[in-house]
Amino acid sequence: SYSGKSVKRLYDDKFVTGRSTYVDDIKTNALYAGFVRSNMAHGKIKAINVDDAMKMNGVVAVFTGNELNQIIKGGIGPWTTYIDPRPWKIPLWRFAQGETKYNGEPVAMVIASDKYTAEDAVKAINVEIEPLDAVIGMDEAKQDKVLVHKELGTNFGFVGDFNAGDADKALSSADRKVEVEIANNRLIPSPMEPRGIISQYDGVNLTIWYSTQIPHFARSEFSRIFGLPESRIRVVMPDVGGGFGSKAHIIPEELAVIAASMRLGKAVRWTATRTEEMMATNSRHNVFKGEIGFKNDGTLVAIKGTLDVELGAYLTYTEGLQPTIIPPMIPGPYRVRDLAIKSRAIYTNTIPITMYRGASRPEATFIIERIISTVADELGMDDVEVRLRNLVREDQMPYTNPFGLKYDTGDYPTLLKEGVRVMEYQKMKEWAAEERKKGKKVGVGLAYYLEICGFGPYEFSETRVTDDGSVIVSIGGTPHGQGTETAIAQLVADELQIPIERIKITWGDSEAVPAGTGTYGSRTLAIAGSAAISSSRQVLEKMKRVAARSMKADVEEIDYKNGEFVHKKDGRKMTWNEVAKEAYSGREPGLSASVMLEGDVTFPYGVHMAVVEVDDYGIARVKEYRAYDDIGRVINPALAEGQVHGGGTQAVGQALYELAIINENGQLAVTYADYYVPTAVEAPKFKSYFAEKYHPSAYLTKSKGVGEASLIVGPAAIVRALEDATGKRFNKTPVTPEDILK
Ligand code: MCN
Ligand code: MO
Repeated sequence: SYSGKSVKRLYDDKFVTGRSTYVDDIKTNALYAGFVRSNMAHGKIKAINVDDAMKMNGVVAVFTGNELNQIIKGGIGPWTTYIDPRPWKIPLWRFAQGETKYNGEPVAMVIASDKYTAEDAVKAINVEIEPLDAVIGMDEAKQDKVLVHKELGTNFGFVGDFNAGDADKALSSADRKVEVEIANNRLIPSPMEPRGIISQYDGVNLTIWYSTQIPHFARSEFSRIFGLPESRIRVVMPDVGGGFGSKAHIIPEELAVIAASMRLGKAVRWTATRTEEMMATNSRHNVFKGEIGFKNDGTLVAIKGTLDVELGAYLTYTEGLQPTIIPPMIPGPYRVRDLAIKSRAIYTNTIPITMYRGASRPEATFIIERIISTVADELGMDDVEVRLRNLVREDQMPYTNPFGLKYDTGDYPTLLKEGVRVMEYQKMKEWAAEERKKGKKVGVGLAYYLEICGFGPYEFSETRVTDDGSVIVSIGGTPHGQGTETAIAQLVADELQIPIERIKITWGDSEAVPAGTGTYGSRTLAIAGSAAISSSRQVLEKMKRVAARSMKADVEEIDYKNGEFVHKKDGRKMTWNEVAKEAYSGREPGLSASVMLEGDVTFPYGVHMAVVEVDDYGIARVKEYRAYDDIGRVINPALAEGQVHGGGTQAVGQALYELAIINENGQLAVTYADYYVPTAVEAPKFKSYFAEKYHPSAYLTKSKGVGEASLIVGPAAIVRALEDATGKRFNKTPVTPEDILK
């Protein structure tokens, strides 16, 4: 069998030999778009002087918001699969018209013969913007004195109360109370491939090549926004060079490209420059302020506080998740049941914020792990001991958390004990203490996580056996770097009992795959993998029927094993290939089966550990990173480990280096000289282990997700290690050299 083995990724040859095709690699005769951007956080657009640009050779058109919005009929909206828009205050977000709400917002669009001309034309356009009062910081925005959107009457896009039990009572009867303030600062996801789109309109049909994680959802949104039926829109996702959650939203630049192609009846393309990419996708700015109560024995009894989540100037498709998913995940794997969390989402005159790997679970995990470590520090308890005191016990599983989330399977305390042993936590702690005696600033820290993934509501799969007996599986999931397609091929090969080389997995074309939800929330292996098992099972049943008819037998009389259909009584046989051929003989209708698999969330968990070293300049390095996870059945250990390594490197960035700086004019620092992304040089030495005795999900794959684990728990583990190294307390990310030396 293939499952459980580190099968090499099936489609990597093209990537390592430079033959992959990203949007920007597609050869077309498309025109090129360029964007004139606002240099003001808030302002009235007085005039856009396009005359000089229009005189330039190769410039085809210049559009303003006024013209584009006649085609862009609907606005960008929340992701209604997961976000209930009713409690939200949502401004209409289209192309800037009349006012600009953030520095860097596109205010006019140039269409030219090539990108160089487009860029020159952008520079030749002079926009007059009259400044209006702007509000950059969340604290100022909360005062509601200066409003980002006057028509909303407030900067609060969402306010909700997440109450469970009686937090006040639990606080007043607690042995100890401590105030906490825990923050994650603004990040930039930074996929290798920036955003890109080509839109072609022939007067009837719209075809869009799009660097996205959500081709089918994009199709339905484009249908709503442009007022075209979905049957006339095709969205194709070519190879995508990473997304990390940030390509599950749509931005006005992309709508403008589509609008221009519809207006001109021509193909129009745009690939974001790195600067534009950095401005298109900011993420994860939030602050939790509150009070915790605990007993002298280390039992956490109450959490009360306010969570403020920044939105930026508009509500992106995905940022609405944060204020509603963080609070119910704050209890995490711990038994605390009395919580009162006020959750607020706040508009500011800054680049709109969207989700980033882990979306809500890193925030919740950082908050609860900082809280648990605070309890440990206040009581002088050990990190492992305090967690063991609070973790949900195995006899409580399945456990319904105070906000109604049902933790499916797991044994949290046992995993912690095993993880500590396997990762050699105590030994490393002692080693670090010895090193510190010699004057070195070395530290070891751990953090625990429980996360929610495997999101439904559904996923599509079709298995088709062609007349030569090879197999095409079309999935609604949209792998874009994870390698999930290889693990799914492993599952299908096992189900069909045929060599994996005969199977091709395909995805990402709204016309080749009838329906789909996409890849995000570490859902794809569990839900698309299970859908693929199910559609393959159905195709096998059809093949049995074809074999039975051909042998003039009852289907019950046919056994299938390892590529052979055998008559149980008389031993007659048909091979896999013979049955496939028969299915296309004209006597049979061909061979395919599709399923729409409903799915539900599942909860993986684990403990991660970091070893850090700080130099005399306060510069910290993560030397080692170890992980021990229960992700259900592991289908491809190498792929799963790869996720731990990649996410772990991003965790190093979030914990120590990455900070998206916005100045008082709302201007983002937009180069990697200002925003420090870790490279291979800053990557720690990894050791990734999976629980020997796993706890399965309810999915056919028995798997849970791992695609976000390290970025969910890594920052908390690294910050804890920094505390060990320095003896200081840190309650935010990133912890910069300035913080360390202070
Ligand atoms: N896997 C496994 N056994 C399990 C669980 C997972 O073998 N029990 C393997 C899968 O086969 C797959 C990988 O681990 O190769 C991740 O699977 P899964 O947890 O199902 O996550 P998804 O496939 O849904 O990927 C999404 C996840 C998310 S949400 C973000 S964000 C992220 C991530 O993947 N973005 C990525 N990893 C990324 N990796 C790359 N290279 N690029 C991105 O944009
Ligand atoms: Mo994601």
